[in-house]
Amino acid sequence: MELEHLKKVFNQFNHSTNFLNHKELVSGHINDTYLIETSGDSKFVLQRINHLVFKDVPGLVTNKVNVSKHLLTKLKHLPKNELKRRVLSFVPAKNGDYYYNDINGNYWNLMVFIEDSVTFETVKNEEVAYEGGKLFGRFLNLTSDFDASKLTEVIPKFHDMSFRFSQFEESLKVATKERLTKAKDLIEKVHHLKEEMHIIQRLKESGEIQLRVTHNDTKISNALFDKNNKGLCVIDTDTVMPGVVHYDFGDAIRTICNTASEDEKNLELVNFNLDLYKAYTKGFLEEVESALTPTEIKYLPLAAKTMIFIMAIRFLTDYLNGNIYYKVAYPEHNFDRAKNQLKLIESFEKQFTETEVKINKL
Ligand code: GN1
Ligand code: MG
Repeated sequence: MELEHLKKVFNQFNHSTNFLNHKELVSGHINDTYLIETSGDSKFVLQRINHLVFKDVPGLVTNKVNVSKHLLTKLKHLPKNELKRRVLSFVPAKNGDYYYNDINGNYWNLMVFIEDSVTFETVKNEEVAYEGGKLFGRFLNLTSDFDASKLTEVIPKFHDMSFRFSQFEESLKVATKERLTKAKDLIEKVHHLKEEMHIIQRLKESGEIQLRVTHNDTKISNALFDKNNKGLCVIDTDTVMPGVVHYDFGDAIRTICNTASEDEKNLELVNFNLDLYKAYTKGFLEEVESALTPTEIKYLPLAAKTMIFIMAIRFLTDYLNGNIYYKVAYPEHNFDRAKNQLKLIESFEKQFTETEVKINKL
């Protein structure tokens, strides 16, 4: 991104500092994110929201600003300094909106950077898993009295398994022969798991599992920790929407319990760590169990498998489509990600038998 343009965009927001320099933060697959250093005390995070993926950027921004306001009210007993580190704080543009639409049609939003915080791409110890569980559990608990119907569905059917399967079936029709051949084993695995992977979807459709406010992208790198590994703040609230608790539980488990990153090509390094699962679940339930029904709790282990699977099918679909959705560093990147997630499911299956998954036995 051109420096002058970035500076111009930054200056469209309502802050009283000067742009000094910027650094691209490269962890996401969809948006472009920059850390902005300024002449003042605060650093900022400037983000270009990908409007090809997020079709209703104003709706998205309203969602996340309102969720932050809600969290601020719920946590108002905390000292001000502390509060600033626990809740994302969005900066309005000079025109009063919380986003700025530039001359190229790109949408931007600005947040205050939370100092002295760390993120993890993979988790190596139970303490971080436990604290991550507490953080995401607390997020769900604090938003459990937020009316989910007031949120815009920023990506319709985002974690809808039937929808992801229909996209997958479509991709099989347009994929090149070469890609179909390369992905043959993965395609078979996906078909094999189809029925089981619709269980949570069906419970949602029948109303047995309720809709609530969910984050929908609870990979562990979306959790900020302090220097002592205590959870600080849930970030990347772009996909906050009505959903089921299983999405958030499962996506966190997908990333915490994988002994390698989702991009790791060496599958020997990709295993499901059951101790981290237990630690995460403990922290998560300590914070949110009181807000959950027995049915919601019963299906948490299956949620883990389901969310690993939904990412596998999405990566595989994108590979078959010729990489049109996720950012990729090389042509086989999505294939490798899909393979990685399916290996993680295999490792998960070795540790949880089918019955254990269904009766939530740890
Ligand atoms: C995408 O861009 P990022 O990293 O926040 C994706 C998530 C996936 C994730 C996989 C809007 O999130 O659903 O879990 O990649 N977000 C969208 O790493 O599709
Ligand atoms: Mg995200």
